[in-house]
Amino acid sequence: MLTISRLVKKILNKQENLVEGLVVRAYGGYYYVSAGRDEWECRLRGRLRYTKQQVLVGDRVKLRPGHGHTGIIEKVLPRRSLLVRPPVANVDQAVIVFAVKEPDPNPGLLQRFLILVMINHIEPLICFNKVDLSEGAQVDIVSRYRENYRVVITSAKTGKGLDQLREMLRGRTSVFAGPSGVGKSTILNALLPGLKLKTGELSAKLKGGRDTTRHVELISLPEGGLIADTPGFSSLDVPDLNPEELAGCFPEMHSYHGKCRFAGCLHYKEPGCAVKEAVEAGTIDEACYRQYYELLEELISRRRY
Ligand SMILES: Nc1nc2c(ncn2[C@@H]2O[C@H](COP(=O)(O)OP(=O)(O)OP(=O)(O)O)[C@@H](O)[C@H]2O)c(=O)[nH]1
Ligand SMILES: [Mg+2]
Ligand SMILES: [Zn+2]
Repeated sequence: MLTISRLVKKILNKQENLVEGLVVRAYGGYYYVSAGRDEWECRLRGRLRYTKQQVLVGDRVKLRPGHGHTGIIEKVLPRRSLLVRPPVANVDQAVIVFAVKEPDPNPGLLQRFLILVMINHIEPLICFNKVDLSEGAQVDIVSRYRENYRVVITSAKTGKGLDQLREMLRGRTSVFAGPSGVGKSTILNALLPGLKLKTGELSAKLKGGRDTTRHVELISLPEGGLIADTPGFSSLDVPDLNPEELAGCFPEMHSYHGKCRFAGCLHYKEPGCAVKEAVEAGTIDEACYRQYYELLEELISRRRY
């Protein structure tokens, strides 16, 4: 049955001359769709413009060719994942880039982003960049995440860690995300000689200059896979989840699951909490627990309204 309906679809597509492709950039109401060696400049079919689920970079679409290499997007194919901030469809992994210095890392923002990524079933990879700026110094923040996440340490300037990063990107669709000025575009330029993404001077940014990267863009890797450069962001709402789900987003706490006195313990103010005992004993990092606690309070107060 399935194969017959597929066959019918294929025949219909052919009759309609629709082209299947990948949205690699979008701005000003135009969508740039890559199909084979061609790139099509497309508009959306009217009814798609009014649907809630917009067409995003990373979407696979069907377009109707017009003059030259222009077209109309008729249909968006089902997504396998969706990252809302930055908005990219069909992502396998999010490379969360922070600088060890200039600008200093913001652990609260990193934590929120980790949660956002994990609840969307996208695999996180933390990239600490600009290690050339802290040569020799022990970087606390790095060791804190190393135990529980995949971490790569890079310098786009000296090339350190770039081979390892390249290996981790092979064959997958990855999004580079993180605050402005941490070096996302510089890393991509270093990974792909010939690519010339605009990068910015940090001093201008700290003085309130504009983000250098203004749009999401998907780029093909020669060794297979896609990477998206995205504009930096400096804040992120607490992701939308129930207080009960929050502990599941902290791998540091996983081994204490079910060990508290009360079933459904939020590790908040309950007595006999195994997580709080572990924090006191120093087996769970205190900074990590503090972040959990603050996020939990936000989620609880949000539920009250
Ligand atoms: N010392 C040092 N500087 C770096 C490194 N990587 C990037 N930079 C510098 O940091 C500044 C910002 O880099 P960008 O690549 O534009 O940062 P971005 O994350 O793409 O920023 P947005 O596009 O605004 O989000 C530039 O001046 C880069 O030269 C690094 O590894 N070490
Ligand atoms: Mg950039
Ligand atoms: Zn507990």
